[in-house]
Amino acid sequence: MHRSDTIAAIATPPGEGGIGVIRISGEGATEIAERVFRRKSKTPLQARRVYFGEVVDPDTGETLDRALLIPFHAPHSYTGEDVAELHCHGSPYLLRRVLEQVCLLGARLAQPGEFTLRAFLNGKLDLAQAEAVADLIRARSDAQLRSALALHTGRLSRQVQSLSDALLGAIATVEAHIDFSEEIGELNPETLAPVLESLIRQMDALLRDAPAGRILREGARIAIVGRPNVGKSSLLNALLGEERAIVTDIPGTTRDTIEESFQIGGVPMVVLDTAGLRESADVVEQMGIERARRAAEQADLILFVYDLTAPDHEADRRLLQSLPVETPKVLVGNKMDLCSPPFQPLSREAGAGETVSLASRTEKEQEVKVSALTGYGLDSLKQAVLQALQLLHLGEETPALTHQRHIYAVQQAREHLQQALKSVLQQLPSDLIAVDLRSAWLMLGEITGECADEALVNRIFRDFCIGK
Ligand SMILES: Nc1nc2c(ncn2[C@@H]2O[C@H](COP(=O)(O)OP(=O)(O)OP(=O)(O)O)[C@@H](O)[C@H]2O)c(=O)[nH]1
Ligand SMILES: [Mg+2]
Repeated sequence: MHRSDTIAAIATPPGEGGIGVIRISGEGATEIAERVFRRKSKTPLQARRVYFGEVVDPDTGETLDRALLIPFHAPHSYTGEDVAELHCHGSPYLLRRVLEQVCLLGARLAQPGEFTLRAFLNGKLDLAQAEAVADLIRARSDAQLRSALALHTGRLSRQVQSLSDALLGAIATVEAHIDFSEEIGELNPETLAPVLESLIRQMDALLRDAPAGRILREGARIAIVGRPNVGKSSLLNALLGEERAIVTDIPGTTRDTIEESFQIGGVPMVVLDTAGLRESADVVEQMGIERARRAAEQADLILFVYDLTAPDHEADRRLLQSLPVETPKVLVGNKMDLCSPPFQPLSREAGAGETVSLASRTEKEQEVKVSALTGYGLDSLKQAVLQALQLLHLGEETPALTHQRHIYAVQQAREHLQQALKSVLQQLPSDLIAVDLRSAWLMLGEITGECADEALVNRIFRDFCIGK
């Protein structure tokens, strides 16, 4: 990477728009911008002022657009370098022409994410904050916006930094005992162990809300699963508020998996309606059933639909047991409108010789009764979904850990700390303890990028869009 070269890109999205911005960054940014920009005054450009003028073809002097120029001087810019932004009208053709001129004058086309990469390399933001920029751009709900902003303002970075600092303190203590054991004696477990325990507790607090945090950021995949004709497609339609999937009274109506997006409580969700699960000789239906199984396996949450009016739920119970055990589930008793009590919930108290209620198998399993036809119980269903995804009892603040990468790093750091703590308590040699503490510290450093290698950094910025 040649960091001294000047990069340029269209920073606004492709297509026509009110304005289109060309961003130039690097040593030559302002000079290049001035050569394609004509303004009345000849006074030198001042940083962070807006200038009105014309964008011109420097060879012919032809006016291409009337535009604004905003110069920024290093280090007070997004990238930390000299930056010039040309705000033109949002014509894709015009923007390409101006960009072409800018490149002829010595800039090169920026790679995806290269502006933010430079900001990272110049210390304007850390790695987690850079990832937040991508989150911010992709946010599709208030919840996503809030957690992206929290990450961007450095909330997680500060927490990680304070853990790292405390860890460094512990490392220093241990290493002093390695180097000067004769002068200061053996390491005292009673002073070090509480420090490590406290660090582990802080990491546990971070990790507790991490599953919810990941779902807030990535959205949740919800598979609607059940036997044929129980009303899965009707439920999808009811949740979406539109007649998306075909509903008939013929069992085996849905063949292919249908995928739609919506939100519950500001959390983006993708719901999948699937083929009813049963033994089938029909080849197409079999393929549908195969897909339904896969959808259930990949889901963050399963809505298990059954028919409250069915006389016997033995087949439902067997089916439920065949679904992935670890995945949170909401048991949805449907067709409530047809029920005059007493209806038969799937989790009814087990009588003599009966299988024990499945609903009590894990506390993540909720049960609600609805009518996909009348809309009865849909609000309770939505609450149950949020509850099952552990999104209901979050505090005021959004979870700090939202990226799988960050979650993994904290988990790894925690494991190393746990190992170090064990060694301390067993009074094992100090250098052994130091190795684990260092590994924990390195893992934390990967989050902010303090200890990230080039491959990791490149992988993160590869997912950015051009101009960002
Ligand atoms: N009364 C009543 N009927 C319902 C309700 N939900 C679905 N139905 C009816 O039940 C039948 C089956 O509904 P679908 O939504 O197609 O069921 P499905 O589970 O998608 O069925 P497959 O795609 O065949 O697996 C249709 O006749 C629906 O009108 C409900 O809440 N109340
Ligand atoms: Mg269906």
